[in-house]
Amino acid sequence: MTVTEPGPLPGGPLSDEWGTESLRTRVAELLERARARTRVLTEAVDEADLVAQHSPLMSPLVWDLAHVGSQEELWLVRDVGGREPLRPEIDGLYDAFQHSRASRVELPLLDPSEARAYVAEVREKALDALGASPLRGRRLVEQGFAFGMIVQHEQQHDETMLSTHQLRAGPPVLHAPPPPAAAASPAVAEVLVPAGPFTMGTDTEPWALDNERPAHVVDLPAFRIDAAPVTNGAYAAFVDAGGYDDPRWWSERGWAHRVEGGLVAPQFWERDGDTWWRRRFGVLEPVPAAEPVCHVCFFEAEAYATWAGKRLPTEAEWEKAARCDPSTGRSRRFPWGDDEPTPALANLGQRHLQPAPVGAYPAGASPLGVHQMVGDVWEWTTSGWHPYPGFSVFPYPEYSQVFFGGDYRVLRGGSFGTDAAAIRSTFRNWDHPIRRQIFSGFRCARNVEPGSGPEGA
Ligand code: AVJ
Ligand code: FE
Repeated sequence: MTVTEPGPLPGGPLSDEWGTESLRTRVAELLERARARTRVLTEAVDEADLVAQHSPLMSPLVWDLAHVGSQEELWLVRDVGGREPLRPEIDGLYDAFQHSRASRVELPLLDPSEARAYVAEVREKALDALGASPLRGRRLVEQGFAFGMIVQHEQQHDETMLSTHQLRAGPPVLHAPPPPAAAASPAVAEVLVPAGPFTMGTDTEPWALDNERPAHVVDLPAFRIDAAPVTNGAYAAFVDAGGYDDPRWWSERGWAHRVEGGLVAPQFWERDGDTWWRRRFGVLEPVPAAEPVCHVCFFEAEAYATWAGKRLPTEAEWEKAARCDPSTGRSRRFPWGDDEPTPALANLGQRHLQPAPVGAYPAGASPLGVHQMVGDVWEWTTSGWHPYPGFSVFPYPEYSQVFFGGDYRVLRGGSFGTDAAAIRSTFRNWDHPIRRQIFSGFRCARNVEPGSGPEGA
């Protein structure tokens, strides 16, 4: 099957430029692109594998499949479409708040063929709702929002299912071409982001989720940020220097977790003599030195940064480095500008099943020369999960609000497993600081010492 490449999405307040019919066509393409990916992930394994629990951190794949359909039914078929429930008796099974991931395998779930029939029936009715909706007049459907929210929801679960694949044992079942080689590495290791205000968040991105709103001005002192994510090679130097054995580099909580969890290296790494190997979707291979490190938790990222004499960026610093155009002071939708991602700009969409080496996407760099902020690996920041000033829930509290103030750290930028329609420079992700089955890496930042030279003035 063909998974179409990202094309233009409605960006900014473009409702006048996008006729209703072209918006419908675009929504239908994106719904199909998400579904094609869902099919790849759920047809690559047999039925026993689909219903199995591969890790206590993950749902059985068949739960994600029917949950995707259940959310689509709730929002697009029942709410937007005004239709009666297809199978009201299964709602509770697919409510993420009623059952932990570890317990879902015990539920009387739809079996794989029932789940496939269910999501297909929901999709048919969702497309009816798309045809019938004016896509305006009501905030939920304005500029196709509810459809965009459901596209992104399925794509988020596609990334979750990709993590499940990474955790399952056995020979490889997913295949993809390697990412592009490094074309032009960043000119410098670190970039200076000058002091001053920038606009964080958005009021205009039509499919931005509630936590990305509203746009607000944040004034930051000057700071330096790495021009690229920390690589496996750099991280291996920390491991090989005994970084995991020295509590000086770790926060108190981080050290406790490192000891209790028995962490010795990133997840999926193993050492053989002098060589680090990793298991990636069933393939055992030497760890590629030039790729961004992946599968580290927040505490490992923090320890590396301390060892390197740096720190992790805050969420605001990350966003400013990613989108601020210093020549105009304007905030961009993406590091490279306002245009949608293409395969030349960022490693997204499970097109490759690994991060690309540093320097693979010079065209995707920000105006300040910061590379690979979108795609490759999610990047840990030091920020906790909090609402922006003026936040309001839309359309439901269980997406963002119920998690505010919890034990989470914000991650930014998306990974190779994230679809282009589910990432932008304002997009905010969050997870527990101990999690590393996600496609998580990081880059470092540091303060500019006062009087350290003209650029720091
Ligand atoms: C935004 C990735 C934290 O997977 O828990 C999926 C996304 N919310 N279904 C998650 C989500 C509801 C969410 N994250
Ligand atoms: Fe969900």
